[in-house]
Amino acid sequence: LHRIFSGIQPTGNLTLGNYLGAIRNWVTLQHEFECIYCVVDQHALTVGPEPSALREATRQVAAALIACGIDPQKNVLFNQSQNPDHTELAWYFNCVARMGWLNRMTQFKEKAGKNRENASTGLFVYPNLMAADILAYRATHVPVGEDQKQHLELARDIAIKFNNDWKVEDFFPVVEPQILGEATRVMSLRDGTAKMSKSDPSDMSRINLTDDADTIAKKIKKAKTDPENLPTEKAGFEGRPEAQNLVTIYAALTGTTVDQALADIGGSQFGAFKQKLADAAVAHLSPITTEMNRLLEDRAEIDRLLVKGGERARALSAPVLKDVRETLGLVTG
Ligand code: AQP
Repeated sequence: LHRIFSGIQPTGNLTLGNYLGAIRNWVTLQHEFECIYCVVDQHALTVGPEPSALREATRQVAAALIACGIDPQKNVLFNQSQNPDHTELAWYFNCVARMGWLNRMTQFKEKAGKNRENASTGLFVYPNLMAADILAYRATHVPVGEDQKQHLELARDIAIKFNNDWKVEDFFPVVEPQILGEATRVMSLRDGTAKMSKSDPSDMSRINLTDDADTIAKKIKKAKTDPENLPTEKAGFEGRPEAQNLVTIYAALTGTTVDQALADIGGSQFGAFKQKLADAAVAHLSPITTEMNRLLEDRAEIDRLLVKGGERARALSAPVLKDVRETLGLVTG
């Protein structure tokens, strides 16, 4: 049986990358599987947000998820801190994961930057908490963008080592990443070699789910390109990451493949193509933005939904944590 878990950090406005790489797939999966979707506010603490900004971003992300079509009744939707089982299990995983494993994590290297001595230890052990988020529910499948693949491999290693070290075969499932869709790695609008990211200092580098139609059109118009026309086939993207990124976004938004999109728009000038891309982005995102703004008029209702979701989440993880404590030899009375 599939049980799906996935999370998203309230570190700012959600981007088109979060949407195409993750959220859109969450919406599809909810019709077939039991899904647990989490706004991972404790992960966001690794980069030290202002309390008021964190609170606001948590509500915004919850509203965005619902506006994108995640049903909070059908799925378990909550913010991470409402279920302390995640952080408890993360501590046990701190004692399972090896320094060497975490030292290899590219996201830590990127986010810590040059001054690694000054990065929080939370940022370093972030992948252990992520493994705990998933395994507290014995989730089997995790829909994510390409950038999270390495963290999921670490979650698999933790599950395998835990099962081996305590001789509890199949105690934790070996999780499967689900990297789905055409746009599994959406790149920055300013640099086709950098990931589109909600914490990029330049707002022009991304499309936010809160951007209005004019802003979306302006950002796409100003997106970096090169002097050539669009290629007519995929091979023509060689050395042209910006062209590849924009066409990939276009294909994902119009529900087609990159090959099919190129059959349609290949050879066009960027100016004409950008207009089409902006129209597609606005058509897709503006109903989401409108619904999100409507939901945000009643923040108390969002909080109520998250609290309810937290209760349901705790009910699912409690038996797992009980088993874990017994397995580890902790006296629980
Ligand atoms: N550019 C992207 N393309 C495809 N998928 C992406 N995701 C993020 N960026 C892209 C996917 O969105 C989900 C939630 O991501 P996250 O909030 O856990 O953090 P992240 O991966 O670190 O994303 P950001 O937007 O870059 O956030 P910050 O700037 O805070 O680090 C994940 O499934 C991710 O793969």
